Amino acid sequence: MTGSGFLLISVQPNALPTSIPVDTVIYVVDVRDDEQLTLRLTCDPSPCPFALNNDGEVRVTSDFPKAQTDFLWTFTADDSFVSVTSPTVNVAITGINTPPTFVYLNNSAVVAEKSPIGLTDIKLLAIIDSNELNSVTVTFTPALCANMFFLPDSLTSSNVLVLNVLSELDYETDPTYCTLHVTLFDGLFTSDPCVLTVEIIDVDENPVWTDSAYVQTLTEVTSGTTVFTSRYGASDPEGTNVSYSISCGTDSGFLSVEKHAVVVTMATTFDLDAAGVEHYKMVCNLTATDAESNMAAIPFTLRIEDANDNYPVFKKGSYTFEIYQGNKSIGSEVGKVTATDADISSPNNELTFSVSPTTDFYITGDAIIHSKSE
Ligand SMILES: [Ca+2]
Ligand SMILES: [Ca+2]
Ligand SMILES: [Ca+2]
Ligand SMILES: [Ca+2]
Repeated sequence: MTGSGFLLISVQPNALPTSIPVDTVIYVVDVRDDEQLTLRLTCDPSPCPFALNNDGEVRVTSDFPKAQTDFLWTFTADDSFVSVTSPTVNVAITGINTPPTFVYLNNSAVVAEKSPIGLTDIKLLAIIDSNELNSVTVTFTPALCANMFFLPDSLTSSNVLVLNVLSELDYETDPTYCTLHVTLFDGLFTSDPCVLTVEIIDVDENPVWTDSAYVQTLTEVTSGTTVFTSRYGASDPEGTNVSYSISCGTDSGFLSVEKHAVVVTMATTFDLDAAGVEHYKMVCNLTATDAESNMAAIPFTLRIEDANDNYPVFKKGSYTFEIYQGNKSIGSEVGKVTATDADISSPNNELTFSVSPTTDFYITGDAIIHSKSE
């Protein structure tokens, strides 16, 4: 360097390297000499991911480091007579935005149907990235799985993605395998996709009744009479055969149900008249049992009312009254009959009387026979 022989270094404001396009000038070295100079930059360590031109400009190259690196720069200026070397420049590259990466904590999960809705304890992925993370994108296959599971679309401080159950899982109707393709976008880079599988496993469930309760009202019927039928009944989610039983507490034995159909029959006559009650309510449970002995029961209530199931009965098989000629005026009392009806309630036990032939006598409601002639 004829004349002056000094090197002047000016530093540009620093910035995140990856936010700087390739060829951006990040540094300028100012070397003054009257002669034509040749400038050279050496990096330690090498290779040098920077390019220096003869105007003293240091530019970013496409080989820019992807991780934090420290370089020592040394500039050399040569005017073909003499060369001079600059002091060492410490270059620290920090704050590099690297693509986010996943670490599989689990790449597959097993969830039982009917699992509680909400957060599970299944940790699927940990995310490694030095920068602030923006969004998680999850694609579900088949698409129906998006109604079943959920991964947070933003990250907690732990950077761990935990599987959530979004709805009540039904092994019999929902997809039984779900594939989740997960990517992460940090505002600059998108991560490589990772693939997770979630398997739904079957739980043997109780039969399910179509109706929640049955109520039936009828009058006294004889043993063997069907008192209630339903074509719906119960079914087993696993599709096994359902069998029925009925229990009515202390009234058990009055009713029976067919093994494979909701057909309830009076097994023993319940006689209100004999029991001395005008109506009676049986509160029962109808139970459906599947092939694995899982059960479900609903209430079955039978209200029995009085039927007119008793004929009136005269106290005597025949009545004889004697009338002496001239003793009786028209309408006078000839005699009284007595009858009963065993039904417990009105009008089933109400009696009306008639007499025949009607030419000579008539009978009033109080069971008294009257003469029509003297
Ligand atoms: Ca099931
Ligand atoms: Ca079952
Ligand atoms: Ca009667
Ligand atoms: Ca009766």
